[in-house]
Amino acid sequence: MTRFREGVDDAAAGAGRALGGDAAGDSPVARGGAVARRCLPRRDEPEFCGRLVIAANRLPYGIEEDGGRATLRRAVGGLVSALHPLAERVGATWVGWDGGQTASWARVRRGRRATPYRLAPVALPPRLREPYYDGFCNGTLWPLLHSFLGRAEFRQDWFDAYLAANRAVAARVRRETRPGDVIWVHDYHLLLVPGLLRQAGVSSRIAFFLHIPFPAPDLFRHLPWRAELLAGLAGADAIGLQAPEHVRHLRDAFSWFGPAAGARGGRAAPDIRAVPISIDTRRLAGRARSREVRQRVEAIRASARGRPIVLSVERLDYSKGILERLRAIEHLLEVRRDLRGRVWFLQLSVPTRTGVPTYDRYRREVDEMVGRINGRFSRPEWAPIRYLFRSLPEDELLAYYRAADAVLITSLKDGMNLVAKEYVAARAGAGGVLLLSEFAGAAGELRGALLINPHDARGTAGAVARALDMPALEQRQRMASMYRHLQRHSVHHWVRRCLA
Ligand code: GDG
Repeated sequence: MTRFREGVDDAAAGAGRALGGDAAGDSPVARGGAVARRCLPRRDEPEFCGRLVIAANRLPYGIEEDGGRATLRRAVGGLVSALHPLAERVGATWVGWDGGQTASWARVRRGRRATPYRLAPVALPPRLREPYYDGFCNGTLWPLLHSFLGRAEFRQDWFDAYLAANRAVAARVRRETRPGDVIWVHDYHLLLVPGLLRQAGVSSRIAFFLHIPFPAPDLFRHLPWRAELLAGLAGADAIGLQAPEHVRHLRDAFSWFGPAAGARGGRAAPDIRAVPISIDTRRLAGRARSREVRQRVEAIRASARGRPIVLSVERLDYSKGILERLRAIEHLLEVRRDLRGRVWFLQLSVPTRTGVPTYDRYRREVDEMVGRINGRFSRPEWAPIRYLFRSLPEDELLAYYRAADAVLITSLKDGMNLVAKEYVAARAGAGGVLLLSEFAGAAGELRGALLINPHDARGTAGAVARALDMPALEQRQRMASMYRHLQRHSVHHWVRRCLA
């Protein structure tokens, strides 16, 4: 039998809780619902404390196969960062697509591997994967909801696959749900699930959270299936969005194209609220001060040889405005010759949606532009941009935050942007400057940031220069006020408000 070892990010996986189940079919991975519920909210951070079924596009773990050994590895991304601790604490059930790794999940089940909470993988027929995920999710909804209308494609076969995938997830959620459970559905991949659950007679409380923006109804109206999606969302009791602007847009969309009151079967309209997602501020701040992280910070600073570091971190996605950022860096180096050889732009890009043509093309454009700027300005001992295209362990990422004199976030549109919040938490009131796109949800909360418009290369370059020259006292004051905000508005606060 294959042996499974823990992934590096998986050290917290509980020992001794048996896994078993049918990854491809009916029975859950943690057989018998046997994961003990350990609902012990900290006294100062009262939190949700009930039985919870989470539905998200993907499971919070993926499987890495390496010559007969399989490693369960926790996924990287905002959604998992926010929900994993809660799922662990309350012993939730997490329903999600198995990412096509159906056979691997079946082997994990046979290997009776332990995970800290129950995982319920949903297998989708291979013919649905591309039109569902690459197609409707990432070729239609992602661009449309981020207001990139020109990038959105509208295809009936994609929507049909999306409906089929949502049906499969809803069916699994229904089987996993017991009376009294709260169901929490996440993000744009599963907009139809609340409505499908109601059609199937599920009466549990359903909360929905959209992690990405909701566009103005003028844009949303282009979607041929706008009424179907709103009818799906209308099955939820509560809908959380990242920012007040998205709330206004969704309310308008409901009043323009939403289902009539009679179609809700006597249920009240969903309560739509802005509930900005956040981070585990205290845990991250503590971890960032640990000995391991401090040692790594020294190594990063040594390799920068005293030069200020301007850091950017993101999935390699066009919505993050990476090309716009590179244009601003180029402009800065053109007009501020004194900065040549004196500043280091460090770009950490996590691979995402690889194999999707739009993303592969974007990656090539980024590669070319980094190469061109480095070719143009490098000196024997210095290159302006250091570019890492891979995912790093959390401690390493925290060390980069600690070492960075500024973080530069250039999203063209972003639901929230957790990197901005993580940087503030990792600095914990020490200096540093947050340069933040005004189009990220985080800009509505983090008032100590220098706001930029990423379409304005000259303005962005000017803001970077200002950050590099900012007096230490002003840096500390700005960071301290944002840190205080995040202490009060942590991920625990978000969970409580979403599930209230
Ligand atoms: C979506 C919305 C919204 C990144 N690189 C590494 C790594 N990360 C982690 C960060 C952060 C997360 O990934 C990225 O979250 P963001 O919020 O910045 O962006 P999206 O992935 O686009 O997330 C976004 C979010 O959902 C939550 O609602 O804020 O607007 O688009 O947590 O730390 N983590 C590790 N290594 C890396 O190399 N360990």
